[in-house]
Amino acid sequence: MEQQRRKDWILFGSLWAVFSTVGFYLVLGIDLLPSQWAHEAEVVDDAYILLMGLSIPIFAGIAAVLLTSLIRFRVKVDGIPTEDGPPVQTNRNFVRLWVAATLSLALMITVNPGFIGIAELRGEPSADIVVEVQSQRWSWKVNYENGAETFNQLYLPANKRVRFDITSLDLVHSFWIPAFRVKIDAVPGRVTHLYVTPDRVGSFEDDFNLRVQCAEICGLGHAQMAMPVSVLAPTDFDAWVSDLAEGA
Ligand SMILES: [Cu+2]
Repeated sequence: MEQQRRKDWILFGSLWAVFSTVGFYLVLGIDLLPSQWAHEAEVVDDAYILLMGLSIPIFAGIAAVLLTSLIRFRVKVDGIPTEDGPPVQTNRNFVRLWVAATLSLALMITVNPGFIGIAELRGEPSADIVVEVQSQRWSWKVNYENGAETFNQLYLPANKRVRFDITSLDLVHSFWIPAFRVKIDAVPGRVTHLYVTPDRVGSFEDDFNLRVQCAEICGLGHAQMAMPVSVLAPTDFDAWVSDLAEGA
């Protein structure tokens, strides 16, 4: 009995170690996430890594208990069960430990990345520049503060906090920039706001994740409803946007 119990623990422990190692390798060892082009991307990716890091050992533990039970309690006589196993008594100490551990983990992640992460992403409702975006099947129109306008192309200054005022002329679209890890719905009759601080100069040619992609299926052209994003040095952006306004 004692020896069987030790064997069970060894089996469970080995499975747990293997599953956890595979899980950590899949999340941390492989470069899963696209490059970060904005401050917000770091906040979102850190939250993802933290949540995955906390859940892998728990998920691995549950899977290991399942597999240990499948192996340990399988029936060997022609596949037909011969008798019921002994009744299982509640292990009160284990229940207390499990509830306390999972409850404190849940509270921890509610605070961080929950409240702290959201505060870091949204922050103060202040912005260095405001950019208006109008969506329509299946294109994007962009208006800058000085009256300049672009169609299916978005230009932004680096290291400035941008507020997007987003709306839609027809139905619900979704304004998503994978390289920045930000997304919000574009809703007809309503203006939604999104804040982002791009933190390096680059364009769609450097990374195809630097684009605005519609992320709410909206018909035939939905997949092509994308516009390249160019992040310019602030002085280049100012020159570009004033040239464009004069030309208009
Ligand atoms: Cu769409």
